Amino acid sequence: MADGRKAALACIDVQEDFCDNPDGALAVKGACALTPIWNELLSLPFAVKLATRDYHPRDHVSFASQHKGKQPFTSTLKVKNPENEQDVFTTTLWPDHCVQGTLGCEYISQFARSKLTHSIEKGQDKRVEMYSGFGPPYRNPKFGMTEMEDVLKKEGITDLFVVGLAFEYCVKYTAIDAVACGFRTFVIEDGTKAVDQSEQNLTAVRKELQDNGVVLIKLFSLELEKIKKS
Ligand code: VGL
Ligand code: ZN
Repeated sequence: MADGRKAALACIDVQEDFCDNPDGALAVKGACALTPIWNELLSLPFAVKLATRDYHPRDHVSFASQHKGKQPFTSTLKVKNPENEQDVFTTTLWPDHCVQGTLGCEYISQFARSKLTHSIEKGQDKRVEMYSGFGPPYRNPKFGMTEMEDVLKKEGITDLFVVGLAFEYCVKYTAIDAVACGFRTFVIEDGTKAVDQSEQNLTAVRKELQDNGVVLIKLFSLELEKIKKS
């Protein structure tokens, strides 16, 4: 960009299991219909175009099927930092999803993955949940971080635009981590869908993002016009 800033696009978990046409294992309503939006964004001159993939082993801790008496979507579980049992993250349990080697783990078929410059896999460690593309939610100490921060910093990225699935999980945690890494961070709201699409949830998630320094924008925004002109 003219002002010396360098922008990246991050497409979070645009995978068949989150797709609602046909229904994936953890289908997010309206997710598949966003594919043209992601593809249009991928055609803009972002310096880095990356995607993340949820990439679980069959026996991942976030699967309700791994815990006797637990139900997907409603049960929660306290998951410890493997390096510090005081550092605990309470997480929702899910149906089995995005298992390595299955179709559900692949990018949504119409997604323009050939335009990606980088692809980052996450959630491989069966012991921990990992919503953010940067790494698991532990900070005391950090544990199991991905290459995402290094990739963006090596390319001199200053601004990160985030879209994908799901709004209140992987998109939210990625965007909040991006601010902590020092990136000016935008979530393009028309490029994401939530698991819980109630107005109450959306309002709470928007507030949490804003309280953490994330800027919410629309597809038609000054920030994206600047990218188009760069
Ligand atoms: C996600 C639930 C479980 C996400 C991943 O991509 O938002 N949600 N695993
Ligand atoms: Zn997952």
